Amino acid sequence: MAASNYEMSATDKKFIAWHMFVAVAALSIGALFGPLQAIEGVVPNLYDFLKPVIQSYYQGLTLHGVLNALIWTTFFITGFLTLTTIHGLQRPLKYPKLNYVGFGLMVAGLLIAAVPILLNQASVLYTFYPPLMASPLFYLGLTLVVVGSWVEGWGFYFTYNAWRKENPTARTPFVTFGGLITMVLWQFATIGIAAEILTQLLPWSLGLLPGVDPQFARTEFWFTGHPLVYFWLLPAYISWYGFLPKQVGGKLFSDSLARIAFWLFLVLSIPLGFHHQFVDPGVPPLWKFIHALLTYSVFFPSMMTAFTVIASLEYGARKNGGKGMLTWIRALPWKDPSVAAQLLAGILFFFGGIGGITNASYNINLVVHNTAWVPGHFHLTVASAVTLSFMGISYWLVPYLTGKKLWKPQWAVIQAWLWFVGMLIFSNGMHTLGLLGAPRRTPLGIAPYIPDAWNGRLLQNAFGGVILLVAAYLYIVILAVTAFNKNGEKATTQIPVAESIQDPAASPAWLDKWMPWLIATLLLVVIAYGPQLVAQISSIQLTSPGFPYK
Ligand code: HAS
Ligand code: CU
Repeated sequence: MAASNYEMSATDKKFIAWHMFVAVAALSIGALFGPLQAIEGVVPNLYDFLKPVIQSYYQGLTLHGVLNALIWTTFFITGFLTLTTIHGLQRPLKYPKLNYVGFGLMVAGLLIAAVPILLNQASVLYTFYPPLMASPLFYLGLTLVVVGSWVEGWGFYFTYNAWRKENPTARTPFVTFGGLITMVLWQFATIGIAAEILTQLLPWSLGLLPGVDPQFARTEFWFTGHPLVYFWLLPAYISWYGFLPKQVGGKLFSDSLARIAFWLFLVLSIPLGFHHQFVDPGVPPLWKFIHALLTYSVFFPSMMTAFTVIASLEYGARKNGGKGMLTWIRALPWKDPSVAAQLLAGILFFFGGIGGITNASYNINLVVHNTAWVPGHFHLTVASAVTLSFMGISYWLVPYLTGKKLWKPQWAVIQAWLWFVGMLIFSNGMHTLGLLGAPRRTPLGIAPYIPDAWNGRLLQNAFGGVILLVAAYLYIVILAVTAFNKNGEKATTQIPVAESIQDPAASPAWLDKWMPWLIATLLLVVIAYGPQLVAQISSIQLTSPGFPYK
């Protein structure tokens, strides 16, 4: 379906733009703390200079993780999914007020959680593992952000149902289809942290429970924490499959393959959480083994994506005169910042994906777990595949929403390359440090035990981190000037919806049916988690007191 002609109302555009505004505002603060972590390794006692504004390394790291990994992503994604719903279905939201309420709850939650974080009363990092204890406001705020995003999701479902009633046999347009699966995945996955916060952390921090069970809390956390990474990734995939082929002058190689990949993500994303708990004594080895196997299976939809997206890119490049086995890559429109950013994001993701499989291998995980390797891995995934793709998407989305031409597109191309190069340097440093045994989440700048072998790598991290900060701020400045410059040139940006080489109507009808996939998802979760949930709940011991971080 060529949906490109539909013009969204000014109110809808503004609503999406508000999501972007909060997302980028969060990034602008969160990104400041990235290089601080990186520089901390070579400038001892760096955090002493930041007092009284920032009390400690852990407060800085919490700000960095919460604002970047949780807030920048969730706000960008809910805004982007609003667009894929409205534009794909070519109709406004069915109950816009419901979505406004959802967004309002998210903003309220962010503000409520921000207070204790800024006051150093929630320096518990973005995973908020107990027995580290935060102020109740932190848990309450995070809960509201999640609930708000659910409410926005319900708004998408109502809109989809209204469309479905009028179009009973049509295939759901791909971008909407992908967006809905992303939201369903998120709502299913977040049951874990909702249960963790509401039954343990919040009452415990309010003094209503004497203690918590850290083992069970971690299990609940990773029930959400793993699929969370696909909630981040799938919007980038929607863009790679649904928009990028059009941007490079080509078509989506296979609509059916793309849809199968999305269903596989829904079914396979949740029952893998124990690959984050390989070292947890309370999880029996059999369940670690089952989750490791399932982790290998979720590798496949990403490999399918690599194949389908690169085939779509090659199709476009050859149409533009690209030749040769690999030299067609040069015929891609690298001068378009949106394209360049997403291609570079994809290239970094190859390395991130390889690292993921390494992590998932039990015996190797014992070497890399809790070392700097792990942040090395997730900076190639959430901070590259996802964040650099979102930056690329913004380069057409912000002109579309504001009606203004992108300010200095050639700078935006440089921005994407800076991010790419900065990340190569930084993530290489982190991975290597991890292999040399450097722990993650540790202020190495003040550690007395640094071997000489780490020093060069710490310097490398600091160097990469500074390049990343420059790239992040270049992105923010380009967007801000584009959006707020009163004299900006008018733009007539269209949303670049890609057609499929294969007629979507020819893709099998079972790929557009929800029930079998929802049942499969539920069943697999029950099989992979059920027995352990029963075992851990029946032996629960709410005995661990809290350790408020000061
Ligand atoms: Fe991971 C830890 C395993 C993917 C994020 N991961 C983390 C943490 C985060 C994270 C945040 O098994 C740390 C959590 C914490 O704080 O403790 N991860 C995997 C595996 C995959 C994987 C198997 N991770 C991700 C993604 C993330 C993410 C995606 C965020 C968005 N991860 C783990 C494990 C741990 C872990 C263990 C625990 C470690 C520990 O011990 O603590 C796979 O899904 C990866 C599959 C990916 C691929 C790559 C396909 C390549 C593509 C690129 C196409 C190229 C294009 C460009 C389009 C197979 C699709 C072409 C360009 C041209 C020019 C032609
Ligand atoms: Cu995971």
